[in-house]
Amino acid sequence: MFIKIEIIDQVGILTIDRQDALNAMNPQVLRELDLAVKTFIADKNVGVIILTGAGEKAFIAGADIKLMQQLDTEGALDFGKLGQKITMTIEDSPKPVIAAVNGFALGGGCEISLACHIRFASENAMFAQPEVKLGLIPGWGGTQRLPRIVGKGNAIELIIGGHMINSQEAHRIGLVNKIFPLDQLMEETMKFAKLILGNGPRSIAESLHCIHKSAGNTLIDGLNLEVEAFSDLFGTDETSEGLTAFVEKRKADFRS
Ligand code: DAK
Repeated sequence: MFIKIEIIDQVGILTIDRQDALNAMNPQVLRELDLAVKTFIADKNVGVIILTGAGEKAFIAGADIKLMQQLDTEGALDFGKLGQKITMTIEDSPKPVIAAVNGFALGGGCEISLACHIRFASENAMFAQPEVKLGLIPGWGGTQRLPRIVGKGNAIELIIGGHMINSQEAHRIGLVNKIFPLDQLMEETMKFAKLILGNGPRSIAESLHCIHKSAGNTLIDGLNLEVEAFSDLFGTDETSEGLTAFVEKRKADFRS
């Protein structure tokens, strides 16, 4: 097993643990990760998911280069589709997925972080899309998600430069939401996860869905989706509880 699973206070923590290869992703790691995320999505005891890497050096150092060396075009298509499947599982999750990037996030590792809804990074984290150095292009959504997050110009610079950037630069261009010292990264990520847990799960899921769909929608289609999601919430106990709690001057209780 390459994925460690833990639940603490309704936060599901997934740790990729393949430290002898700096947590590089082969098909087994990808399949286990896909299954683990789906299991947390289905688990009523989990409200937020955190994804991190084992050790103090790497989040994920990319797709497994030694494995890719053996691939032909057909094998590459399968490997690409498998990686894209897990990025879609993460991005489509109705429960927020936070990447706690604790070291190298390179190539496919950076792409897995891009599929997460939020990226927190340690001070020692390093990011890159170095595929062009290997005669490749990003294959797990990097050409599509990176420009949506950091803008076209920054994405092109990173993808055709192939160079690494540190967490400060990643923060400057909007790739990373927040930076913490390595020994505080998980604690701070947990703190934010608990903040999210105080909010309505259905409202969170609907917000993620509308924001996710905004990428492929015209403004008017996106606004229609938003207004439908907004009005649907008025038929739920969650919205009734949230509004009533405000009027009654108490904290809303969404999850008991
Ligand atoms: N794959 C396999 N093994 C890796 C690895 C990787 N991505 N990264 C590191 N390792 C292994 C090293 O080979 C080494 O193993 P041994 O030689 O000891 O057996 C061990 O991890 C420790 O690494 P180093 O000895 O190199 O450690 P250093 O501290 O010296 O260097 C480093 C750390 C992260 C700078 C260095 O390991 C490095 O440059 N790693 C490669 C990073 C990289 O280029 N990652 C991007 C990979 S490309 C697609 C599908 C997917 C993709 C593209 C297309 N399609 C199918 C269309 C995605 C591509 C990528 O992710």
